[in-house]
Amino acid sequence: MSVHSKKEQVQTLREQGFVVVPGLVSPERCRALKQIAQQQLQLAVAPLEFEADLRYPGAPESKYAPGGHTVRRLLDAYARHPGFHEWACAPEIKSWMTLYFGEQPYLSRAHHNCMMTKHPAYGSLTGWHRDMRYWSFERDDLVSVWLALGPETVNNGGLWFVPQSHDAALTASCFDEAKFFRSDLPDNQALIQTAVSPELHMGDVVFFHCKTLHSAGKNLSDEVKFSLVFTYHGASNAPLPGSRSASLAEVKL
Ligand SMILES: O=C(O)CCC(=O)C(=O)O
Repeated sequence: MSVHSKKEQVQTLREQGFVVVPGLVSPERCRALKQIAQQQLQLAVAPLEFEADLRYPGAPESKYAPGGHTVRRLLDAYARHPGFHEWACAPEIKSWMTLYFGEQPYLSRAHHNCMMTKHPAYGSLTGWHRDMRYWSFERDDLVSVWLALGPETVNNGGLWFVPQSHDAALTASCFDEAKFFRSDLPDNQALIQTAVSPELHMGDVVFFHCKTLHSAGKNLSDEVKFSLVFTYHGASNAPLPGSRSASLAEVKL
């Protein structure tokens, strides 16, 4: 289903917990962003997150194991390159977020704020989770923007979402110690079975809520998958003082 106006997109996000906006970013801009990322990946420009840091399923055991230096994320994308922060603060993002939050939007530099670089070998899968599990704000109301810089499918580790899960009352017992949604529980399995994996093309954007359950598989293709991801909140929903969410200055759009 294609969702035309911003108002309809915001409405779909409110109802489903995510919305795909096809072709929001031009192929030229996407190619330029991907080229920056490829260069920075090749030069291993810090700060980086390695697969071996997280050790999700499929990741190398340690930095010294084969594939130990596989980069999962180029961190602090906002500060890495003007091309990245121009997209993060683009007028179309500002107007979208203003419509959604109904107030001045802010970019959080503490969360996402990265270029995901999912590698074919040693790129791990990410279990079911809600992003807000480690985030600390006055309210659980933040929206992330995932820009695909190339095709994203089940085969190369594209995202899966459980529609309407942002509204589901899920108790702590639904999650494990690391706050992953437990796929061994029958009630959880019933929800997971309703998940969808929208196929993305270069320039497509997914807006998703911080309470939407999502996961992603391994990259079974032979190319690195690049996705640029930023997170936003409204002015009245401040990060809690002293928390990791408050560790980096917010950016007013
Ligand atoms: O690409 C992935 O493996 C999942 C990314 C994700 O779910 C996240 O960063 O919250």
